[in-house]
Amino acid sequence: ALTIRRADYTEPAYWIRNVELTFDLDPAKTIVSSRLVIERNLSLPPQPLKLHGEDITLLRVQANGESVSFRQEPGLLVIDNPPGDNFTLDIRNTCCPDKNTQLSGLFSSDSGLFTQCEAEGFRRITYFLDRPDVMAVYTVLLRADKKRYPVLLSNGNLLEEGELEGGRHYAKWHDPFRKPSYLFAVVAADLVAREQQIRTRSGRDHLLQVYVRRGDLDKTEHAMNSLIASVVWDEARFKLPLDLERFMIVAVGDFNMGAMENKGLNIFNTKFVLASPATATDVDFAGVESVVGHEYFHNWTGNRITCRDWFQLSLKEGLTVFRDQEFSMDMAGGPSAKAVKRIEDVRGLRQVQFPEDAGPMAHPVRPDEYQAINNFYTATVYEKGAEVVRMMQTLVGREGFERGMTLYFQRHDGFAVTCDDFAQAIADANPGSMLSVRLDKFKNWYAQAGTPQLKARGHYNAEQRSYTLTLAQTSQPSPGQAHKLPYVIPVQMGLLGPDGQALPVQLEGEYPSSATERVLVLDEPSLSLTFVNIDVPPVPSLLRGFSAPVRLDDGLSNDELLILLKHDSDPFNRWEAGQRLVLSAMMAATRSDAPPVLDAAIVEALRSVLRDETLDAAFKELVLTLPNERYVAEQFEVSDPQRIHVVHEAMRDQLAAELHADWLWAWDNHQVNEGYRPDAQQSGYRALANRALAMLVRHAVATGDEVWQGKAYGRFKTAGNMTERLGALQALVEAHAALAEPALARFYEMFKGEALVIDKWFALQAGAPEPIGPNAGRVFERIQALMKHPDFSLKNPNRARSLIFTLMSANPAAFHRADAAGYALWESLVTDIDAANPQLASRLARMMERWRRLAEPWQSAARDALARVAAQPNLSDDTREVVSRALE
Ligand code: DPP
Ligand code: ZN
Repeated sequence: ALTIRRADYTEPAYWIRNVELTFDLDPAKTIVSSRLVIERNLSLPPQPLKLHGEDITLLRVQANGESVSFRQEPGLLVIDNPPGDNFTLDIRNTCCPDKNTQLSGLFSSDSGLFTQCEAEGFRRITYFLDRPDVMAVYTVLLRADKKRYPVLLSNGNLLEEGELEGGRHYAKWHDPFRKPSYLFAVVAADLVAREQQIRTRSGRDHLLQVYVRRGDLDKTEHAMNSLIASVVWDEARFKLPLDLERFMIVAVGDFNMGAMENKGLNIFNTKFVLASPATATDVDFAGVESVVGHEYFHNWTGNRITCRDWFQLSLKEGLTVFRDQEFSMDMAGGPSAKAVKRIEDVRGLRQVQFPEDAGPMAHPVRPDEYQAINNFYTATVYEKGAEVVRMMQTLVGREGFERGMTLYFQRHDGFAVTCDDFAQAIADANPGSMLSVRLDKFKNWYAQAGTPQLKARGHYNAEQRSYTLTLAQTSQPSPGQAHKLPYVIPVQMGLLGPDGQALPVQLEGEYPSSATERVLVLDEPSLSLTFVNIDVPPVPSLLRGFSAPVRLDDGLSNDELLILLKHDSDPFNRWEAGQRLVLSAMMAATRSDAPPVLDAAIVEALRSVLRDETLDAAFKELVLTLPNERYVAEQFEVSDPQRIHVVHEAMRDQLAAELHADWLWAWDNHQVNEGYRPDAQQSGYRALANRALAMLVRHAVATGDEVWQGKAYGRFKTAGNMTERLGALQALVEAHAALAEPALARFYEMFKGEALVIDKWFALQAGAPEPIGPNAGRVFERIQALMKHPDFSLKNPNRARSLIFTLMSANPAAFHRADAAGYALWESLVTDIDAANPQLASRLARMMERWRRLAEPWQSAARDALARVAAQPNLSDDTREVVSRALE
């Protein structure tokens, strides 16, 4: 496959200013007629016009209404001699939605026809300059069978609609905003809408609509509320108003991504629209809010200002993830709820992005090259990109960042720009800030792959009453980048005394102040700073709130971590201290043959967090959750997934046994006895109660006690919402309780018509821990059996993800089998899925990219499976790029 390089960017040889599209929609054969108003780019020498096209059939081409000579190359329609610098081009072609199993372009799903154009799907609809720097105004005429497709939607405003002969009807849409082709969308389907009129601050009226299948209308209230909240928030926080008369969200059950921000017509995976208390968990509700926010925020960061080329993807994605994270934090409420959201985001970053950044797919936030752009919709571009934006905010302050955003829109609204343009605007709005003074160095965050290490060592001088802190940064080589330049690293920090009191953070030469927290900025390989007026040897609390995406080595002892866990005023670092204590115990136990145990001091510290009346339930649940097995594995150069599983299970058993009375207390005291609300407080209660129930059932199974198994089953049967019902079911399944089987059967019967709930049913079974001992392997066998279940299908991405991806990404002990059956399954599934849906297949292919970090026998078996896939001649570019990089 061809490698595309960022350094090779040139402007397009032609601009397309205006697009008129007519669709004669039919699932078997849709006819697309397109009239393009084209202008030659006069800053480049004259050259042929080359339009992209993929899996479509050309019927006719005319220029200025007359025939014109053209030729077709693979993936291109070439017109060597266009008639002048300004002309119109008329093209007619067909495409076949029913055969479009890739779900890119125009495809069929059971409720109708839908499009997905990012990144390069528009060329699968018609011939075009399918690149984000070509922006045009679109008018779209849709014609389709009225009975089958009563709803006809495209971007912008509805101009007219009406009846046609033969039971067909039409709708004409016009989008006044110039946009790149990747934001184009069409829907023709049998749907109904929840509608809401809103008036925004400026006094303008807008129509908000959420379109779903007929039976799903009762699951749209939360999405609508989230959309309204997003509109209000963006206007309040960034002064960015809704610029459209009509804003539509459409849900579709077959979708590769979470959702897509098409101008005025967002298309969503049903998973991120549909939510009712009976069918969705608190986590699902939060997911809907965050994705609705994310796509809505793209309207400014992505659509009004878009990317010049796909290397700049983080320009819109990193920034928009940052915005949706801030939105969710503000929606969560007080400082403690905000901290919980921050911990969850950082946990995700470290579980997914850090390994990516240390593996064969490592790439900078702004990549330098790719083969398949779809492979670069990554945790690095999204989540690390969001951290880069967050660091900018930390360096210039919240108000400074808002000023920077304002300048960014003043300069670039309506254009396709680069990450440099964004960073420059934030810096220019804040002259004299560390961002502005060190901008070039700061931008190494965009240019270099890999997670930097931050080493910190302190020295206390009792005589001088001073404390010297030395910070040093180092970076490992990554593919294509042998040597790294230093970064600008904001280190939010404080100092604690041995009793947990906050100490002053006054540096030598500064006036005394009462501040107990500040941001240090490391912009050189190393830096030493001396704090004065320190009366006791302090414990440093560094990188509060995870102020930079680095790996911290602060050399703290367990006793010091226990002080942070008990007393740190920063909830993030409090949680972090607990995780580090447990993680190092898990790692030590993994290395040893002795029975795994957590020290009494750690168990006691966890107990006091659990019992602490001043802490929020959601926070306690996070502290009491052990790092997952995949995260533990990542901490080793070479890991043994089966041993890690034994350690993880043993330590969970230990916490279930030794904190038994505390789990009973937690269960009794965290019942929600009021109407369901998916807010931070109630979901925190439910999360902790579910955790407690899981521990109580685990202990009950270990001790042969029937009571708690029965209680869990009772809860499962009578629960008033999905969070509690699924929590009880999960407690039974994860403990391998006898009642798990009847509960699973009953759950299936209750929800067999609800696709998203049946996804949960598959995922729960795929994620169950393998039993330790003679029954090991049962979970994997069950997953194999579930693949033959009549409801299982590889064609629906959500369903495939629920069973297969859960096994391969979230259940290492079931997947990494000594007999390599997990890898054989991976090999056959990657092959099968790749033939139909390369985007989905290459995501699955990535499940093996960390094979070098496996001990034997897994490592050799994994490499062999990868090599067999790589040897297949017909792989897609997407999957080939992943497996060949993995083997490099
Ligand atoms: N739909 C994806 C997202 O919103 C890609 N733009 O991130
Ligand atoms: Zn996005």
